[in-house]
Amino acid sequence: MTAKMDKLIREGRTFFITSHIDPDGDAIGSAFALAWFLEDLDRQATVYLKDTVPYRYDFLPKPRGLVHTIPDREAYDTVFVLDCGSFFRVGDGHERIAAMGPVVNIDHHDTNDRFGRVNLVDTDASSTGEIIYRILRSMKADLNHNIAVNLYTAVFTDTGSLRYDNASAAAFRICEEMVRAGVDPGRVAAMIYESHPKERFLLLGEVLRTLRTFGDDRIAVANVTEEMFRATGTNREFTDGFVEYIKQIRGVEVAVLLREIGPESYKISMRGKGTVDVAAVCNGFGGGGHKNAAGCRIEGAISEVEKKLLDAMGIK
Ligand SMILES: [Mn+2]
Repeated sequence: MTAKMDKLIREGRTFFITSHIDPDGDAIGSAFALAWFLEDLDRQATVYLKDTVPYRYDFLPKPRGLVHTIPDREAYDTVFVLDCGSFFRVGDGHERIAAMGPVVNIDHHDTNDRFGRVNLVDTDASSTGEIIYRILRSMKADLNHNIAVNLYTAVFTDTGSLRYDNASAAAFRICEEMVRAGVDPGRVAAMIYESHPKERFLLLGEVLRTLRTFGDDRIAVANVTEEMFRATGTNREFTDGFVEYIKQIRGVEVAVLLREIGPESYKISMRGKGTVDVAAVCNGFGGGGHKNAAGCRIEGAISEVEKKLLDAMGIK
């Protein structure tokens, strides 16, 4: 499979790289690392992310071609879509992007629907960053600092700082290699986990006040509303990591964060500890993800949304 990538990259000149809305460390690190590699090869690489880079990832070296609006240019030799289980995860305008060139789908989500002309999907990979690493390695890329720090961040964040089930030996090896290449793990961790504006904690306080549990305390649910964002001067970017806090409660098997995204409309983030396949639950609502980390959207009043989720997990 990497031989096919090799050919696409060597023969192409113009590349479009994109990833999902609400980009996380894997989406950003993978896209930036691939773009830096292409730029190093004197290829033209445009990176389109619908949303801006969250503050915690602002320290990552940004490739020259980063944009947040879909460019007017209509054709590229290859369109890379990274870390997306389905094409619509790219956000509004994904149909236009699909028409810009042959789509290469590079991903590791269990629920990936193979939307690409070429599908480089490995559900055993810790992260999309790991797959990008393999491509770059097979092409004998110079893993310079710009590439290394982006790849490190992709793998490190998607494995929950090398703590989750997907923190494989391969993930550790890649992180080790990036540290050898000059990445400072203390600095990266400080930037990602210890550089929050205090408003994030005001918001966290509000969210934790909504905490409730179901099914003999095995399911923990909290919600975040537009009103909380207004009151604390924050936005959805600040909720990153909240659902993981709730997961830390002893005995909790599934943690759920319900984020209001409109009138009677919620974005659901679910995290599991191995006993419930949360990707399967989210898939039932048109979403997807991994066995222990998944998301979806559900319409309805908050109590209805909560009931639908509990029903889907067989909780009374
Ligand atoms: Mn990922």
